Amino acid sequence: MIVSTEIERRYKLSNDEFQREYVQKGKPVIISGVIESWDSFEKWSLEYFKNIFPSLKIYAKKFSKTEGIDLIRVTIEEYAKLISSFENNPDNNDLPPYCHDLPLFSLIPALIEDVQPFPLNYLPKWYHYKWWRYCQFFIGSSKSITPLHFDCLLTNNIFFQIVGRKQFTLLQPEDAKYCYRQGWRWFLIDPEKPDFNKYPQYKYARPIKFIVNPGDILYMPPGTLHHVRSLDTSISFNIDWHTEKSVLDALAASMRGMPAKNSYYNLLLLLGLVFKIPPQMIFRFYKSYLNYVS
Ligand SMILES: O=C(O)CCC(=O)C(=O)O
Ligand SMILES: [Fe+2]
Repeated sequence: MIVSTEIERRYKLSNDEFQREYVQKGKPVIISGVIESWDSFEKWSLEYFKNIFPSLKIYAKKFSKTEGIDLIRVTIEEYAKLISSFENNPDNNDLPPYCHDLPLFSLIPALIEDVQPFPLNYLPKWYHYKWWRYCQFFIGSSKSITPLHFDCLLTNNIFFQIVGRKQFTLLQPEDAKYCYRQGWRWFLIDPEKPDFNKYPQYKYARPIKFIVNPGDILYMPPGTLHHVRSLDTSISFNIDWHTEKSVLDALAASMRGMPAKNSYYNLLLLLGLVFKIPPQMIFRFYKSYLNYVS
């Protein structure tokens, strides 16, 4: 397969073309012009979330090369304070923890109003019922980093950038073999500063680098490796979703080292997408996944 080193950008991409040219071909794309009218662009900030629900308990992550992921529990008020004291003090080198994989629409349902009209047509019908329950938020300061990984259920990912900019580096699943995998979904390569002495195979990889701006939607196909750096204080959310094909492919990956827990959640999604069990029944069992993703 020829791999492009640039991401395609499409304005107001139709659903048919999205499915045909990107989902079916496993090609990433940035879509603009679809969500620009959302109220979230005017309204959302950490201050705003804090004013709605100051005592809300959230968790944030510290990613460390040596000690894995540390979870820190804070209220949204405490978190807003941490972020503003970091951003307002250029000498502060103490990067705050990163609020990562937070199901904020379920915690503050009033926020769902701010992302209307939601482009539901990009998703399979099965997800249309209470789609926000499958969304995860990423809220953090400038310089926050998500290290190189792929999404652990091998889902498709539609990522919405609301506040601030993010620098993404993507690698196609075929390039995973050059990136020094650690466990199921993390990789040792830092694509911003690759150590070719330690990781010589990385020279064969073909990273795609680009900036995602407020109002952009980024589509990442299943198994896409991604590394993300926030360039500003940032608020984003995603929705991870399967098609009938991707859930079958993901279940086949159970044989290639996917943890049993992940295969369990994929089995639930198979029951929904392929065997048409209604989301009302499946979600009860799927819910715990949203608190578990690392
Ligand atoms: O925005 C980030 O820092 C990470 C996003 C991500 O990993 C995802 O959407 O799966
Ligand atoms: Fe991810």
